[in-house]
Amino acid sequence: MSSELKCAGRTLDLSRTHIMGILNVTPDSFSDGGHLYRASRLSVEQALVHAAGMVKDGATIVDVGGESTRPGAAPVSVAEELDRVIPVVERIARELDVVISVDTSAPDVMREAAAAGAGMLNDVRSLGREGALQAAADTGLPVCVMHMKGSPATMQLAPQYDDVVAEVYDFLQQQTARCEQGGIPRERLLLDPGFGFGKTLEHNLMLLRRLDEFNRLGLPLLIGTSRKSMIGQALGREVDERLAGSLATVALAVERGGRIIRVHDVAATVDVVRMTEAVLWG
Ligand code: 9MG
Repeated sequence: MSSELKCAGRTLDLSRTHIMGILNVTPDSFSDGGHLYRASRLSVEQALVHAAGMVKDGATIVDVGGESTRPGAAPVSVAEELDRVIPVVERIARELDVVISVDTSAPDVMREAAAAGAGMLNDVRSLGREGALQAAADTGLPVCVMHMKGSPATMQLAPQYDDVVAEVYDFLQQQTARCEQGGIPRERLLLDPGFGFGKTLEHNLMLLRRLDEFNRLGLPLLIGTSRKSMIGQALGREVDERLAGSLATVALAVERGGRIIRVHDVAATVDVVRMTEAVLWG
């Protein structure tokens, strides 16, 4: 596996774990726990302040997303997504020393985000939309491809697998081949089993328990469990009570090979990651 990821003008050293701070620029997202959003749209200034705080806390990547992927979230037009995301990307690129990832499935957003200063693309639909593979390849940026069963609208309707690890593994292997054939070399790929995307609690726990098996794919793993319903279901906690549970999954993910950890709570996660690395690697 390449130990470096070239993200536009910045390089991430993947011999250590990186924290990706979540920056949702959606009015309907649960993911900020209600602290960031009040009105219909987050201002660029507020987004910058939030991103700056995460960078100060130790995030080396911020993931800017303009479309909520939680079940039942309202669909967003490409124009609206561009309107939410691009000014924020431009502003962060001007003001902060951080890799900007853009969480999008829309080819136009991928292209414009790259032009605005993004250093990475994160597509929960694994470049499945028409034109997305070509757009991602054309940007020259690293791309995270993620497993999801179904779509955000349907994914939690009784998802079933014979062997969730095998199915997710095969999917990610196929997507890797598809991306390489489509012009994205391996050195630019990250893989994500997609915790919470078309999985029951048992599926999510199994994926985390056996996460190390995905290292055989030979690509860096990106992991996102922060505040997700798998924590709520396992512990009986509301979304704003899931920090301790989230941190437990982070320690386990790092131990099993996660290299980029996507989280809301950057400062606490940095401590858990550094402590886990100290135990594992000295
Ligand atoms: C956008 N988004 C929400 N959850 C995610 C996860 O687990 N992984 C990735 N790559 N993106 C996510």
